[in-house]
Amino acid sequence: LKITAIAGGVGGARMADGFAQVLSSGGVTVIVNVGDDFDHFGLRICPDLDTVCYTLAGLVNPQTGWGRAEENWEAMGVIRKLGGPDWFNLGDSDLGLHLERTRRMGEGQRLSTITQEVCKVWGITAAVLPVSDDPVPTWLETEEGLLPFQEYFVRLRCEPPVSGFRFAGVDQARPAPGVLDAINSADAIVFCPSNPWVSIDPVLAIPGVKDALVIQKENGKRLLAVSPIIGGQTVKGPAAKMYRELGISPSALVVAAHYGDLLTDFVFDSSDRYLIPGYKPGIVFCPSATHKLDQSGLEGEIRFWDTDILMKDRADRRRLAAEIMVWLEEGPAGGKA
Ligand code: FO1
Repeated sequence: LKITAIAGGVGGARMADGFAQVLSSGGVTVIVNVGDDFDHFGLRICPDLDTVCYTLAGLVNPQTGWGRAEENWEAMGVIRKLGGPDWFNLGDSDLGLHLERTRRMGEGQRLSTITQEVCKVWGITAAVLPVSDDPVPTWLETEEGLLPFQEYFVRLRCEPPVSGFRFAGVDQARPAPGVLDAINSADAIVFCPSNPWVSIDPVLAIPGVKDALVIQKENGKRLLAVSPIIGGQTVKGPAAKMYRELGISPSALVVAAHYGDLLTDFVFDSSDRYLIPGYKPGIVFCPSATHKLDQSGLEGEIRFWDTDILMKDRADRRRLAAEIMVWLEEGPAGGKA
């Protein structure tokens, strides 16, 4: 099977690495959020794209999940000493990528082309596609006003309570070359365990992307999401906190309801089985009947699967991806809740 994964940063990158381990070269395409991208020191920084590429290349810092392993911080030390903005940590090797990417973009090259070339040099066999070559920065509506994503996420450590999200310029944005093809030609689509609000929604908001996914579902393809929430908490990042601030009690089920009838399948952690009365693997359940939906207003019946979804190491990623492949290959099974 050919899988197209939709991913944000750390969780998405780890899931994508699982599929890259399990599937042959050419079997995995990763469509990546660009809402976190921003300009800093005059450089174009693309955190989710870089996290996916560093992870797939085996270069990522295993502690943070972003940035490079065995990194040096000389440049950051100089900036700090000079009293410059030091809230966003850019390692020396990481800066090399930002410098070269910014240079190429200054020459008019597309982000998607540059990413393809970087992946080739690093020996990445999966296709990595920014969802758009157009800038679509995410802004957060918060109690402290409208904040650009990285200011909220890194400088303010996700502390200001959020009330909404904006994807600036999204109406004019176009999917990057290859994105719609990757959706149309995939045998199945996987929504990685990324933040639904600020990692996956900005991808779905690019004109044409959601429509292409709906058509694939109507054509009988499987669209499967993996929960980023276990036991009411996010594995990493502010998704659970955001749900609470928006008046929604976080659980795997609200994530399933969030995507609503875009999905055919949902994978959640075995420790959350109690959330579905009479649960057995492959059961069909309608989360929107019991859980508040997001603004999409979608409804839907989704087939639920459970396993240990926490990816602590590379072997976990491989195992989770392999289990998902079995569910996708086996076809529908199980009963109705
Ligand atoms: N996250 C942090 O929490 N602190 C940082 O200083 C930081 C720097 C950074 C530099 C390059 C990069 O590619 C990612 C970086 N991240 C940092 C992660 C990034 O802010 C988030 O992981 C994503 O934007 C959310 O998916």
